[in-house]
Amino acid sequence: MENREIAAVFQEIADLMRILQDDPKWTFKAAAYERAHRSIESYPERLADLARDPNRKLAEIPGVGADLAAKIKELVETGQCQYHQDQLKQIPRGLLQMLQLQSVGPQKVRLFHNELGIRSVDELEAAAQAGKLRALPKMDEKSEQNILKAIEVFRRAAGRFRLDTAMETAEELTDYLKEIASVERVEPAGSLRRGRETVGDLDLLITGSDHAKTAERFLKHPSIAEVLAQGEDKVSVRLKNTMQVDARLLERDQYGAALMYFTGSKEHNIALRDRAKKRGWKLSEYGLFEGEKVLASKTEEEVYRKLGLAWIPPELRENQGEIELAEENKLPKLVERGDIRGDLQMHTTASDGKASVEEMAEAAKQLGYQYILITDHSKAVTIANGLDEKRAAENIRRIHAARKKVKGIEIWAGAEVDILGDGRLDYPDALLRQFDIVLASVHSRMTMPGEEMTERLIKALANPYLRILGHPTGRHILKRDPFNFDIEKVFAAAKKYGVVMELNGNPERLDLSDRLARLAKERGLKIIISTDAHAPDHLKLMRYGVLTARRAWLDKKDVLNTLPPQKLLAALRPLAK
Ligand code: DGT
Ligand code: CA
Ligand code: CA
Ligand code: ZN
Repeated sequence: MENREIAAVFQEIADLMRILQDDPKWTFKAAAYERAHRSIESYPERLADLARDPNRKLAEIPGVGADLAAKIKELVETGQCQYHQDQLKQIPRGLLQMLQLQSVGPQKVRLFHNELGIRSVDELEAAAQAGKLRALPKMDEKSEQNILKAIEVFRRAAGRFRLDTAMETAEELTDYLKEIASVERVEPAGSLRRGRETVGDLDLLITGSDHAKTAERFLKHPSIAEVLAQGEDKVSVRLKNTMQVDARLLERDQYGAALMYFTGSKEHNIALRDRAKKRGWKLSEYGLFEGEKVLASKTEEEVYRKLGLAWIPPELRENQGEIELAEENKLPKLVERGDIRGDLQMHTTASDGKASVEEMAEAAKQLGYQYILITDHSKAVTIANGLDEKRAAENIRRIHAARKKVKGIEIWAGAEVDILGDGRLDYPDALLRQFDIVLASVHSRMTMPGEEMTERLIKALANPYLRILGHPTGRHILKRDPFNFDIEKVFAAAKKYGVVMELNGNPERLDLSDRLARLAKERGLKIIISTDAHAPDHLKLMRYGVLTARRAWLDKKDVLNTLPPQKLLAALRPLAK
């Protein structure tokens, strides 16, 4: 069991406690489980290993006492926790599904269930459509409409997983498969290899000496819940986290053609197949053929070359113009993880982060970075413990002090200043001018009408202290749609004022999206990829930001945090006096 799986069980226990309310101390206990969830999620060591180490104690993890330590042990040893299982038996399954709706928490689920007998998302939808929810305490017509919107988002998300969930699952399975003696190569293909922000199912490609043996061992993996299909060259399973995995067992000399085919996208494949057809050839997952004769199949490069094309990076394979450019050998040289020299959005214990400035700086140094920008929240974001003016000034002093302790990296003092409802920034100019770089973003009144939101963002961009617009659309992948606003107008204003767009690399956001980051580039804007890290470990999420930037066709020049520190500062909007 991985940390995130253990953390997920604890979150579910907390949610179930709040729905059931059958423990006299449920508020207190649920908060404790939630605390443990957060601390386990970002814990640097694998709990399953720690639990087996006689010289270590699980209780050394912050927020984990004796009772939770025992539950972790039970989870690691048996794969489940009896207390959690007993909770689950007391409620219809659909109640947990309702929790996935934006703005529906355990209290609401309890209310809907107790007052109206609602047991599922479908029943909730019917009740909202019939106007039955608005009569309940703390509900009105607007919140009823919001629930219908949330159900729409939920239905679109059904069956898809966030990129990081898919990536972690794929890496776990790949590591396991590589240990099997009969396996030579394992590689994830499909939308995951293309770096899409969500993944439907995992497509794993496998070559080796004895497919029957490989399949037999693969099916013993502890995460598998159910076998969906099994043939000579394919095994499909459903994992306990409900993700489907299609494992394909391939012939070595067809590997390139299969990798191309199963990487997709379907649109890219169809365009390539037409291209082959025009030459009187046939392209399939087995190779490129002229009649019975194999023209190419062993490697992707070979197949592309034979089709008169340069090799196309998987992130570009969406039939969005990449084939035409590959023909002229004019594909962009996409930005790479190794090009990134610093991270410009991260939080510390001053607001809602888990580590100190020094700890974040040390972790960034480990990644080879030359600079970081500390961006704690401003006072309007009370749920994230945002800093008022006095605490912000103290934080600047704290950041300056850290520079003396951690050498070999620039530590810049910044803030993620809240953009207020009317477009003003949450700090006065006298404070704004004390930061090295000001990043600003929207965290409140996110459902205002499009025209008002457009004005609000443009007013913020006009503020001479603002240099980076953080997570510009505010979306949460599979959970919350982007704000409603006119992106062209906002991009035009950003261009006019010299404000850079953030590509927030947190896989929950990826904001700007691939499509919008590409549009930003076309409109002449520069991008900064950051992680919005709340713990040292989160700095590694940069990989997802870079994948998204690559899907947006960005090269090194488009991404300002590929520059060395002084050049980066010079490339940003000039500092206001
Ligand atoms: P997903 O799983 O929904 O996130 O998206 P993909 O792209 O991984 O799609 P999936 O798993 O259905 O299929 C994997 C790849 O197989 C896909 O990217 C391209 C190829 N493929 C699937 N169906 C077709 C098809 O009908 N025609 C062609 N040419 N290729 C296909
Ligand atoms: Ca797939
Ligand atoms: Ca598939
Ligand atoms: Zn933020």
